[in-house]
Amino acid sequence: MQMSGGQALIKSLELEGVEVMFGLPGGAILPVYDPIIDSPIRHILVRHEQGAGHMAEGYAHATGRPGVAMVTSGPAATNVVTPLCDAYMDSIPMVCITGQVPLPSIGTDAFQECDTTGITQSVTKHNFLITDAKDIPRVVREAFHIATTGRPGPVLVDVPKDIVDPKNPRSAMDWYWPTDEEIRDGLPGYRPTTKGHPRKIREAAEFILQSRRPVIYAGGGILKARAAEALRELAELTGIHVVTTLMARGAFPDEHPLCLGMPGMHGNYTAVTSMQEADLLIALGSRFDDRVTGKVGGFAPEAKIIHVDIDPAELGKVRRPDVPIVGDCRLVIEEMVRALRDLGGSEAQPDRNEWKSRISGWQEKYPLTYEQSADGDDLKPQFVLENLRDNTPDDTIVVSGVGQHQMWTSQYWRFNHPYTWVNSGGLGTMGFAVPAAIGAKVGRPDKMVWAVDGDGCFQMTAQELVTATAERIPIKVAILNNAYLGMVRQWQEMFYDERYSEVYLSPDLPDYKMWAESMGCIGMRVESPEEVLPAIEKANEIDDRPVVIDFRTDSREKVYPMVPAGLSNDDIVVDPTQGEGGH
Ligand SMILES: Cc1ncc(C[n+]2csc(CCOP(=O)(O)OP(=O)(O)O)c2C)c(N)n1
Ligand SMILES: [Mg+2]
Repeated sequence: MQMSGGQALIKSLELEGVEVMFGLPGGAILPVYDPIIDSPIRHILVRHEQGAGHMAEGYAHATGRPGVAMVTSGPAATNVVTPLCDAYMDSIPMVCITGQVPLPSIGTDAFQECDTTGITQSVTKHNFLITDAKDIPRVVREAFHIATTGRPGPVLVDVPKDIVDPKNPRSAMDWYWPTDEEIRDGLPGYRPTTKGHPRKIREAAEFILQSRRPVIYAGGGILKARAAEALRELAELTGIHVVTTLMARGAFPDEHPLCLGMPGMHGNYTAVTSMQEADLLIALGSRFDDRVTGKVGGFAPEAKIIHVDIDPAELGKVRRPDVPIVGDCRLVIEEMVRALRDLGGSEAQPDRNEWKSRISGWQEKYPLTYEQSADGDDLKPQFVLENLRDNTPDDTIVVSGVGQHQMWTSQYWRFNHPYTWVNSGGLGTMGFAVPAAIGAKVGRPDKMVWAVDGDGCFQMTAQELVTATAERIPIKVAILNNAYLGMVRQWQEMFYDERYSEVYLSPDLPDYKMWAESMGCIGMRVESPEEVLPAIEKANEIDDRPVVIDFRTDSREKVYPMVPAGLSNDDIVVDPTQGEGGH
């Protein structure tokens, strides 16, 4: 069958099962936009290309399927660099298609030309510049294959205009859809190891059976590998407690008695301290991020390490594992459970009662806490979050921006289901929440989606609420408006002698309620504790447009616990009402 490269590109996306894509057209990508009119694929027209990228990420987070973004050349391509990097850091499967100037113009500094593959090389798992129309179906298949297998990540496909433009003879091609084998054979250097080495898995089981103070250190890889059930089986078989990193919230239910919650810089005392004092860390799809380890030299000094990751580059990158296992988390955990059973299962384990009582002692002594606001004071952000948590469905998808509000959300929400927490962990991208929430809602229209955003973050990408209104994507946004770049203010207060440099934003410039309304949303403002619940209830009932609530919160509130940057996790600072902390 003869067709143009542009038609072939859209047809390839259809055959890859793409239902929705996020993007914004322009000169170089025009010929690919034309066949969208005749395609069943839903295209969501964004207001800024960064929004398209984060929407694709939110979609992928919530569904597990690759998100797709399509933009034009030059400034549009550079506008998606941030979401590409974000997806790369958080291992999110995503395919991004960019327009490029025609082949003969490449290298001439043509209008809207930029070296997209060069610019994005370090923030993508792989990228392609297609130079022949007939390669389009194969490259699209390879892009999806690479994005979704092994350690997932973003893949970019750069498409010169002349090979997709039906007006140019170079775009004419014979349609051919390569087979799975042809795709695999065409990528000889790419063979992700999924099955863990049986001897190593048995060794891991032996380590577990000898350990008196083990902790499972579950990372985002659990979610990527669809391994939540396997993790639960491992934890329940062994009775070992589980910490869930910022990227793994929801991978193990917060309500489970073995769940310790989030470790790290703003993790809770017990999660941080149990890792510190452990004699064995079972790291599953986690990467010893500096926000988790604190000062690496002082991290979990007595712990032996079992490290399971599908990306061999992670093993030993930060901390040398005693038992390294390359493989898919789900498959490896299942094998580990089998090996543990073969070796006698829970019966064969040492008595861990002392360890368990130390853990419950920490939990009792240092729960998450905050001082309630006095009459007439500004709202406490934690109070708003508790109300939101307790008055939304259990499987609500929560999306956050980056800053104090993100840490409080991760701390105070109760995640009981996988794929209900969407945030920017690795890159820490302000402006992530609104577009990512839109993408999540497009992927899971059956679920309630709440974005919890900071006032600073909201101002970076709020215009995508225009997209949400136009496309009837009824997300809900809670702005924790503390009038500051709060997280930076917190560091200036604690580590720069309260010298507040360039962090004040103002509570009412812009007027968030009016701004929301001008974008077609319902806007509300909440200033006192009595107004919190009615506003949430009203928002929950609205299902035909986006809602934005401007919660005026206390500027002075800080996130605790905190391990100050550069210090060891032993130096954890707890809420001032809990005394000294440390241990
Ligand atoms: C794009 C980007 N720029 C700067 C930062 C640095 N940064 C991290 S948190 C933060 C403050 C965020 O302010 P806001 O959205 O109001 O959240 P809050 O901390 O007040 O809850 C800043 C500036 C960042 N993470 N991302
Ligand atoms: Mg703020």
